[in-house]
Amino acid sequence: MDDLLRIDDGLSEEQRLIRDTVKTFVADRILPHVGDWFEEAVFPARELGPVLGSLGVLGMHLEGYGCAGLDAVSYGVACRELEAGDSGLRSFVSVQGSLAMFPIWKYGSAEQKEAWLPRMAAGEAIGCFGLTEPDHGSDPANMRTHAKQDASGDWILNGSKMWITNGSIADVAVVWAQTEDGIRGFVVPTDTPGFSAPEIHKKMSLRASVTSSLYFDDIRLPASAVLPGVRGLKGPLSCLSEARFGILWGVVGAARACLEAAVDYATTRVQFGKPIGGFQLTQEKLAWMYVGLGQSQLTALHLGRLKDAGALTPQQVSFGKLANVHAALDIARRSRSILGGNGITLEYPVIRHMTNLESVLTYEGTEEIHLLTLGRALTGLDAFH
Ligand code: TGC
Ligand code: FAD
Repeated sequence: MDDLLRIDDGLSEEQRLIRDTVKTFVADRILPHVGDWFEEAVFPARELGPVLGSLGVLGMHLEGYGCAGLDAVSYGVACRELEAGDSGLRSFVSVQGSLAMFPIWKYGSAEQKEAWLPRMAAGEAIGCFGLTEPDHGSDPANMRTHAKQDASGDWILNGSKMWITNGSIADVAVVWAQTEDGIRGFVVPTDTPGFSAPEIHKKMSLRASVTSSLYFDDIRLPASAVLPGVRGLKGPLSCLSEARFGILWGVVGAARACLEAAVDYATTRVQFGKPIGGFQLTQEKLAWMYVGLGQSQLTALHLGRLKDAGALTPQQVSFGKLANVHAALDIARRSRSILGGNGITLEYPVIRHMTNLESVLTYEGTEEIHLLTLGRALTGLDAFH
């Protein structure tokens, strides 16, 4: 589809190369299978992990330890192309790089970094991020999971987490827990006795992605398991800023895939003797989809440049996550209507993207949480509590 606004012309040669490489990977390795994975509710993480590692997209915006050390726009472009395949694929990459590797890279000890980051960058070890609990989703400050040091200095971890992407396939979990010193992060190998991670079934969204509960039953961890570099809620929230940045780029890819499917269908499907794309009502839908896509893409690029300049704020990330997920869902729903009955089958990508985006709307801060963040930024008044 023509890039009417010529937004990608603003990318560097290296960023365009990353775009084309990831796009080709998605076309060759993901799109032929992802409808079946979605239907069967599987994500072949062990097979794809090393391939994604060799593509350089795992922790690609981190420096050292086998990570690619690329700029934020490059990371965003990669997320966009991955999510044009499926939000579950981008989720895997977001969780690995921004939620599991990032806290170890930013707040971990030298031993934690050496032990985990090179294997995670290569896709040989899989990570997950445990913040949400059954009773504390939008309000993680009140989490119940807790860790206490005993006389030997070991940490004893108890509690549970819910809705954890990659949970039951992970080798390592970054778990956030209350301690006497406030919220701390723990690096928990998933083979530690007392750790269990049953998969959550019957999802109707993000089916090509593993989602699990985590249970910690008197897990004994060495004193060195805690992330030494951060205390308090800003630890997990700073990781969310990284991952939300990937999402605000990623959903542009899902939206683009939906618009492309709609244009293709509208120009070939004939009713009343002419292509349905020749009816004004269809063109109105397509034009609004195009406007939403272009605005989202501009927002993503602008925020990427701010991030590369070291000037991106959490409020700006909330703006992007809110605006771009909202636009992507609107585009997916309009596309689904243009495809008529075919819009509800997995023979086309649209219903898969549309239902995936319902999860994307909720995770990493619901739409309401980001609305309230912007409301607080505008008024100075806190409407969360
Ligand atoms: P609040 O008082 O606002 O902040 C507490 C402390 O944190 C600091 N802070 C940040 N620091 C770094 N980065 C950010 N983005 C930050 N946002 C806030 C803040 O400055 C403060 O620091 P300090 O030093 O003063 O203590 O906290 P609050 O309790 O009022 O909560 C604010 C709220 C509601 C916005 C926050 O709790 C929130 O974002 N809730 C939503 C929870 C959420 O997004 N969960 C996501 C779980 S992970 C996930 O969904 C993964 S999906 C993965 C996938 O498959 O892709
Ligand atoms: P709740 O917080 O109970 O919210 C329910 C509704 O109430 C929402 O509409 C919400 O916006 C609204 N609401 C809540 N508070 C307010 C308020 N103050 N004002 C107005 N409205 C409000 N979490 C992780 O930690 N790690 C992961 O890897 C992870 N992966 C996920 C994967 C999937 C597929 C899904 C669906 C979720 C995942 N999550 C993960 C959890 C996700 O972050 C939470 O679902 C999300 O933060 C919302 O929490 P909740 O589901 O408990 O909803």
